[in-house]
Amino acid sequence: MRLLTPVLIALGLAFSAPVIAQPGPAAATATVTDATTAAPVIAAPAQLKPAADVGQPMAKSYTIQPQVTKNGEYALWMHDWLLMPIITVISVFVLALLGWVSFRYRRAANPVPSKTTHNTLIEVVWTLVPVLILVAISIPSIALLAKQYEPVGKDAITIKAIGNQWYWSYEYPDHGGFEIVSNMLPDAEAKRRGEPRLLAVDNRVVVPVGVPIRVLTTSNDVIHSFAMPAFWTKMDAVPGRINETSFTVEKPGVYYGACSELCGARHGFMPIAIEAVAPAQFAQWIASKGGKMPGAKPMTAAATGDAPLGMGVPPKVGDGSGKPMPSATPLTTPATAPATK
Ligand SMILES: [Cu+2]
Repeated sequence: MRLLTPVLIALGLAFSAPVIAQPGPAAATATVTDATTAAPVIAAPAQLKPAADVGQPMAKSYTIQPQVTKNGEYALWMHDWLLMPIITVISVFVLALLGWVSFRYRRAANPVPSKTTHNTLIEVVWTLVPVLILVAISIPSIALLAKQYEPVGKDAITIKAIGNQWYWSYEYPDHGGFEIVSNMLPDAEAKRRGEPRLLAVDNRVVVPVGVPIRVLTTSNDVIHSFAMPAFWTKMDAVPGRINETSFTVEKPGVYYGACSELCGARHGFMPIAIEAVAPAQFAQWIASKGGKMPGAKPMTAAATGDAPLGMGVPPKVGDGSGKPMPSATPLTTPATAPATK
């Protein structure tokens, strides 16, 4: 028996290894199939087309992406109108001073150098001025920090973002707890859909415009980071811990981000795509995923006919054949495995 135990452990490991090595595609297929088969057939709203000038990197752009949240707008204002002017003035001033000293006090022009070692006025100035500059920067900076960590109100919607090697999955605990799995689209497919390569995903996170969103981040394996440049949002996703961040999107659209913590071989291939839509479309999307709006009865096939969704427009329903309507196709396509090359 003493000899048998290690042999049994080794055998066990050998059989479990392939399963551990392939969590992505297996998890992806299982979840999406569950969500689509268990759910009543309600068409998802048509996917929004991404705009070239917002929510993604732009050609020839050298600054921060346009911001679509209040915090982002404030931060961008601070960058454009406070930090950049100050650092420009300092850089130009120091360069000019350096040029002037090198030229005016070169050996040929100034053969007998000054032996001055102290000058009280200059020393007071070069101590006080930097202190005043730092104080001027710190006031809006600390205000921004406080805004970023302000807890969201009770009307916030919670979304749980879970990092996996190497894709994201999302849970909607306020809407029935369904899960979506989001894998990067292969280049050709992204191109076909008119979306940016390395950023487009098969299943986008959908959020309503103008409603505070609380994002809880965590991870199933290693540390990832949930980052969305256009929202001024970045939060580490740590295994065994739940971190919280929040944002309120002010403009409908498609916004792209990516994992921002080195997390392994395919770290660069686990993008995040968030689609911000009107509340009524959000309700329709929730119903198409088999979820329910808070306070609403669970959506059943019988109830979807005339019943409004609590937030307006009744949903489009299937033609009775049980097949999804054509517009439902993009969002209900089963998740694909990350492209391997
Ligand atoms: Cu990652």
